Amino acid sequence: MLQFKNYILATLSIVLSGQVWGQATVEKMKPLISDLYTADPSAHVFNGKIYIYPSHDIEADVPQDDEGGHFQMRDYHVYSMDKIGGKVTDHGVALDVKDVPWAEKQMWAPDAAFKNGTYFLYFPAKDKEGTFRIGVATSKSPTGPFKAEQHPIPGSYSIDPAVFADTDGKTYMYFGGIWGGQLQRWHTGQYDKTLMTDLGKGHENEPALHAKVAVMRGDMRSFDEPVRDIQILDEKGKPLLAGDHNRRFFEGAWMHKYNGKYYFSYSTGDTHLLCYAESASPYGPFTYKGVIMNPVQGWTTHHSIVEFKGKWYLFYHDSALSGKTHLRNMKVRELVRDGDGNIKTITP
Ligand code: FUB
Repeated sequence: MLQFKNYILATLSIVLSGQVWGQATVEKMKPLISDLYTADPSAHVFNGKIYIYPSHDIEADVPQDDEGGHFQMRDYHVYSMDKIGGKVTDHGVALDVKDVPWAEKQMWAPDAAFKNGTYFLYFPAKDKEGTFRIGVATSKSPTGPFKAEQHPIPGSYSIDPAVFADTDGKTYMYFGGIWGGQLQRWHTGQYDKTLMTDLGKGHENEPALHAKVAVMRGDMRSFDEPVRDIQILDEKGKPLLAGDHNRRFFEGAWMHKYNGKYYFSYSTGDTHLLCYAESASPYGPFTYKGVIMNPVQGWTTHHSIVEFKGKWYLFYHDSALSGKTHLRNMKVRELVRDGDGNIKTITP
């Protein structure tokens, strides 16, 4: 009920404020595939081809709750495309939870990277204690199969890893997600199981919880520094507040670089928006810029942004095929900017 109320409030506030309506592009897109349910698509271009690393949604008959108990994914498939709008090839199971020594369940949104002849698949999963950690698995092929490391990345926690290779050769991992993604449980530096959704009632005027970032070591299997906060500031330079549900970070981080600037994008979760913020540094602080995409059908929204043959694309998901929150389907559409690099809002 609370989720539905937030959805209506977010949609109304967008329409009434005229914040994005005038400039929005509206289009009905087809799912990229329809024989499996897929979500959280992380797209990359390797060797001139597009590879997509999504979650593989399944029906597990677990009731929906605020902790995402209904997302019980067990494996990953990798997909490839020679061109946008072309055939989408399913390369089969790339990694199964039974082959990850430390993980028990809930293989949520993954990402991938390539370095020195090796492909890396990064994925969150719950360990045997029910705590989300981020794991890594490797392959000589972008499509896997991937072999998981014995342990999760030391110092990793929460969900939604997004790995960004900068032009200077450094690689960063952005991660985190509140509510079911458990980021709020690490707020004090100690793991606190009692923090269920975000900072909770009475904390609305405090700075919002931050997404996290760390630069990766050369081996791509560990962090090379203590995890840092990603600060998002408003137009006056003040940190976004925990009660600012239409703009604050919830989950689904992504980083891309355009014309020398760093664009940090993310989902606002309970208000179902994809937003972005801009900075001169991959560490931020970032300044909030606007909405990339208005709410899709379904509760979650999770995206990636990639350049292919001179155009930029937004990969995302909705629940159009199933009508169910936990059985999603991935889609793609072009991302359009104005002359200053501002992203035009899409209304799906
Ligand atoms: O797919 C499970 C979770 O739902 C992801 O990790 C979140 O980003 C949301 O899409």
